[in-house]
Amino acid sequence: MSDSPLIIGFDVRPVIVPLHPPLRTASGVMATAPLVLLDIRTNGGVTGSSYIFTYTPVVLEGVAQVLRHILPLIESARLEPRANMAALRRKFILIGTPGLLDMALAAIDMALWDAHARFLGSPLVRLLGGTPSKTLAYASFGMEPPNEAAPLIEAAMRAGFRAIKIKIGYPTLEEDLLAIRAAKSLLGSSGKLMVDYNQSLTVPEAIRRGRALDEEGLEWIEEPTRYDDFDGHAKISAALRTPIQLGENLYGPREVSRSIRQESSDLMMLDLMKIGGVSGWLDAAAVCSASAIPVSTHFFQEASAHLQSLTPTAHYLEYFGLADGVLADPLCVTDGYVEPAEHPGLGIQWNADAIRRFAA
Ligand code: SMN
Ligand code: MG
Repeated sequence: MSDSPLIIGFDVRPVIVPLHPPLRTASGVMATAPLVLLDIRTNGGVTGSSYIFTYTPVVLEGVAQVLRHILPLIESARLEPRANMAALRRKFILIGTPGLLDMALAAIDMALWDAHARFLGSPLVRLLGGTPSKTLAYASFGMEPPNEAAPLIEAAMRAGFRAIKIKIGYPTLEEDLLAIRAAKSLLGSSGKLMVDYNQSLTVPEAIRRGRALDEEGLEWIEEPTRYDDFDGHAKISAALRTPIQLGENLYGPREVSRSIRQESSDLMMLDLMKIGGVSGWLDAAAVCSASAIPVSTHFFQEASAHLQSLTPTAHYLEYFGLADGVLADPLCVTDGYVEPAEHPGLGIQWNADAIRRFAA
């Protein structure tokens, strides 16, 4: 007889959190962070919490509605995250899940694991047999004009960051190089700089610009072309010396495995939502480990800090406080590193007043 509690209810709350400054990328500007907050209640005295990011308010209510229709499928089930998710995913084999459905399923996966860890009184990393450890973090910025980037980068360095990511993909290579060199001048010789094209270049243009960027000593060049152009990224990776980074838009471990088989990139960046939550991350991290691919995170820093402590090829953690506006105790950085929170669960504690204020 299992002593796991039963799933007895849930709350789905869409919010729109302001972003200061708005996040400019070469493929669009994000002025706000549309999030769906999920709480799954159990009869074991614990509630599991998670959030997902819908990128645009246009699909926020739609994703919330998808969640509200899926969750009753696990109501009254025993809280057993892997089994709950396997049963749920079997219901969507015919439709296929990449996209909004996978995003909703990941929210459920993360909330179930949070409830499971809370019920057993354990931080997620310890529940999974690991030890909380430090992950090197980088502060993630947008396409800030050099005069606006400087104070942001200087503040990040005062906060202890020794690695910074900026977004590029300006109309000309010269403008890209200006932004890179301005950031490098602030970082100094010991700082690390990553750049992110957010899928904005054609393959030939990415190779042309990348050959110039190869002289800049960058930590990586991220998503130079369309995220799902595995062959195109493989051509770019083969042509350049600077490591190519991608993965934030790969749905599930299978797409990660395909990308690695096609040698699309030197590095892999797992997005907890798109990869399939905690369950998806564990499977994808094992695939990356088997191929000795360094793994970095994308958003969802609270739970990602736990999972990087378990990931054999852990590389960096992206620090971008997407949900800080609705969290009671945002993840903190110490001397450029982050560690998972020690309280039970994934590290999600809501700020109830803020949630009311930002309710969509
Ligand atoms: C990114 C993508 C979408 C919105 C904001 C930021 C970026 C990242 O690709 O790597 O964080
Ligand atoms: Mg990116």
